[in-house]
Amino acid sequence: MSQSGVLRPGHVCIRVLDMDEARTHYIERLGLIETDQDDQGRVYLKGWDEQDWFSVVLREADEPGMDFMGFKVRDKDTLEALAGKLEAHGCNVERIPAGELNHCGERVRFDSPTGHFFELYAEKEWKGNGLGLENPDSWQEGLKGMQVSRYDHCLLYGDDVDGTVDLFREVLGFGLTEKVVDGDLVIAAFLSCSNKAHDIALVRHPEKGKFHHASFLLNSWEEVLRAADLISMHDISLDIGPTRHGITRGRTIYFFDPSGNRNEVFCGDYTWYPDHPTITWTADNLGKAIFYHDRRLNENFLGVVT
Ligand code: M3P
Ligand code: FE
Repeated sequence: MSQSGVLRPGHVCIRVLDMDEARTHYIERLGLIETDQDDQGRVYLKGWDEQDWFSVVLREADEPGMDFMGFKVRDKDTLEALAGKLEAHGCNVERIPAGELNHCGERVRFDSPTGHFFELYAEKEWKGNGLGLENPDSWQEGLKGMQVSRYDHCLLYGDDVDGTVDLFREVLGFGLTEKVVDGDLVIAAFLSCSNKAHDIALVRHPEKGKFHHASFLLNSWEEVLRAADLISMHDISLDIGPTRHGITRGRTIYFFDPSGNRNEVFCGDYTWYPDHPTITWTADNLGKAIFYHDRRLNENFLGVVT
């Protein structure tokens, strides 16, 4: 948890073109569990090992992409304090009443220099991971597809990366774990509010508000390979992998949902603490930084965003 009280990425709202196809993809293939649908037709999902009611919201729309990414904070006092700090920083801050998303308390929504919308919230109903809280078993039977355990992070593309990095570091207390630089220019930044190597990442890109991927956690390299098998078994559009990133050391595979939004499933980065210095990757090592084995850049991976 960041010193300012941000706990974790708590939800992401993803736009999809066709809800039936999206349901098949996110539920049958990734293995997320459907926990609700609201009167606007939005579908609520969670990874099996998440405690709160939902972490992914799917909204049917004419264009793919991300509506917003939400972070859970420690409590209501923290929410109020951070709302004040966001306003003082110059963000446009909007209050969204409790219940606008089912099972979720009041949200504080704000914009960012890269053109993305983020929100903070302190309360969401508890759902549990199906194992109970007394003498629990270790895993759930009957999970589907890739059996992702949780929604983990997003990578977002936008123009003013420096501005959004400042916002996350100065206002929200995130640490800068890794960065990619071309001379003095920061072209990518990885930020953490926890012990993870990243809870959000940003890449410099001429257009504002773009979505590169939402990522979901697996337990092992074996599970990443099994995900690769399922991608072939069901003719899911593959992007890259299985491979390893130099940045964050994650072992990973990328693919697309039926609407063209990129997903990642991955395992294993390292434990990060707020007193760790930032790791720097230089542009001449970009191939290795992104794909540690191939050591080559990939146009599709770098260029395709929703
Ligand atoms: C990840 C990750 C890029 C690196 C991406 C890394 C686009 O997605 O989860 O570590 O440079
Ligand atoms: Fe990622």
